[in-house]
Amino acid sequence: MARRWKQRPEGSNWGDFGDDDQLGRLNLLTPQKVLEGVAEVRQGLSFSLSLPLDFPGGNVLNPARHPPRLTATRRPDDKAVFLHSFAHDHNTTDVACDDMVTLCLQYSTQWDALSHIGSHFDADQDGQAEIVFYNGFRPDPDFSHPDQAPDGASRAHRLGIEHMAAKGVQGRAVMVDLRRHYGDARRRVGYDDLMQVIEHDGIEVRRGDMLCLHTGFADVVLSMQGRPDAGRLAQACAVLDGSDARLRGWVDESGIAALIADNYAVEDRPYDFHGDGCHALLPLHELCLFKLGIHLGELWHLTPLAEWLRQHGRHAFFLTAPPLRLPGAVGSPLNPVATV
Ligand code: UVW
Repeated sequence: MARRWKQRPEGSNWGDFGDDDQLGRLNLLTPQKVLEGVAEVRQGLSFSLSLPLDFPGGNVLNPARHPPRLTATRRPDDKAVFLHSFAHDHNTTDVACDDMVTLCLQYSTQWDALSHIGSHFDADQDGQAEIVFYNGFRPDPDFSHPDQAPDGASRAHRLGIEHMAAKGVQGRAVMVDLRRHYGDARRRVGYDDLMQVIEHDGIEVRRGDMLCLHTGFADVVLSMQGRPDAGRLAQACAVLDGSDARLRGWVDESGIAALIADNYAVEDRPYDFHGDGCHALLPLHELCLFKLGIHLGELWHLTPLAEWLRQHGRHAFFLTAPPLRLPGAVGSPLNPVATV
């Protein structure tokens, strides 16, 4: 397949990993990086970095995303397969439960796929912006819109989360503990704030690392026991300041393979735009998902690991974080595992 674009967005890396690349910076998770991650395992302790997937609870963080709903599968005669005895055959002792779920894939602990956020950009240089995604993939033919499909199905035929799943997602990760320095009040963290923490704590961020930002937000969400207080959460914990060009420059230059936080969207949203004209509502989403192919992890539960690392004077760990291998999905819940 020839290149899909004539001009690429300023500051993007489209084409650098190949014209058909759908992995972005995950290409940096080489065997060497996996070994670097494994070298951080010293105690053999594992931490789940997932919230229970029915948290935050309700839908105050995003009115379009609802808690998961579990129910049982049904047999052709409509009987629920739940505490189900195979009564038609009295010689069997088995009792079966079999279930299904309606699940907003980005309700709780999640990865954003590269198909999650695109942009209006003139990639074919005809003077008119069109919708494009990372590496120049387009709605037609690369996406199916639910309103145009007879069965209402939506699908990203390119840049779906399954590519990330097939990659496996293992390597060295580093924790930057913003909560330790900035507490639980809302703070927009720009380049200076981030560098201060990284330098003060002596954190070495290497090319190909997965960067985790502990803000305490998911911990506050958990403390609300499934009844999140929207007002309090809007004022809670650190968020990255996507309007800070130096911060965006660092995200690129650092060479990180993935950017993860325990807050709602990694960055503040909406941010205060002070320039003129058309702009991205979510500048870090634009930079990471659209321009650089950096997957974003959101609402991870980082507090127990961050506290353990702090107590042991460590920052780096081995991270295993594959999403569901669900073809065509634009995001996925997951149960990331840190090993220290
Ligand atoms: C949006 O809210 C658009 O996405 P995210 O879950 O990545 O913050």
